[in-house]
Amino acid sequence: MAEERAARVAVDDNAMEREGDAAELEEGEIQDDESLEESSTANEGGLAAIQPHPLEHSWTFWFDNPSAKSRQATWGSSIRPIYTFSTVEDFWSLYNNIHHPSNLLVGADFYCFKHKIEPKWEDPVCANGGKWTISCARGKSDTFWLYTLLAMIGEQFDYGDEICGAVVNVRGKQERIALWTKNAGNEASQLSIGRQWKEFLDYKETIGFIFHEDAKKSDRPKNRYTI
Ligand code: MGP
Repeated sequence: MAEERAARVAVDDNAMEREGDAAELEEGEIQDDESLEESSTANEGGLAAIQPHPLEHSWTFWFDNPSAKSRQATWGSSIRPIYTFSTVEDFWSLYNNIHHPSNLLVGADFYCFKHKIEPKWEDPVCANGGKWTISCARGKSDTFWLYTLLAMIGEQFDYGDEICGAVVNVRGKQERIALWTKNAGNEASQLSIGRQWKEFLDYKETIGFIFHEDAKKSDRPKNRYTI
């Protein structure tokens, strides 16, 4: 089920299949454009028959604008929820109409978290969690960011329930993406998530996992796990 959903997420926003045809597809198979056209022409109901494809979870995009951030009195007070989506189609309409990391201003932070989880250590779901982080040169994280979003919302992680969300930080010399998880102390699930994330992104560098608890106490927290 998760694989089928992931495959559907990976199709572009025009690739919406009729429910009847979906039943005939093998698991993970994607209907090609030609048969899609034929099936929609043959379908008397036309667009009316196309149903949105629900995601397992609803997700919220959040944004922290660098100028608002520089004026904030307490950390996090300028982070704003932008939009919540819960279908494949909604995700693509949003994704195709928002700036990708390479087009965001230096200092910006863009988040995608499960609905109702705030992207803060203080959120009760995040409180005992931590994060894996990758980094790349300025302007180079767009594909990593898209693949991270697809893996999360398409439920491609074996320990998907452990995931809170992801954030991309746009900085002067580099862009960083962090994947936030719930139970930092659960080593097996964190290692599985980190390994799978690297595989999905084909990311070859070593990555580290930091506990939020450590980040609260120190400006330079040590990695608890590395892979
Ligand atoms: P950070 O997440 O280590 O790096 O946070 P950032 O924001 O990418 O740093 P930059 O230098 O690249 O801009 C840096 C600091 O922000 C932390 O030491 C905290 O003081 C504060 N901070 C970050 N987060 C994620 C939180 C949070 O969730 N809650 C609170 N209260 N402070 C936070």
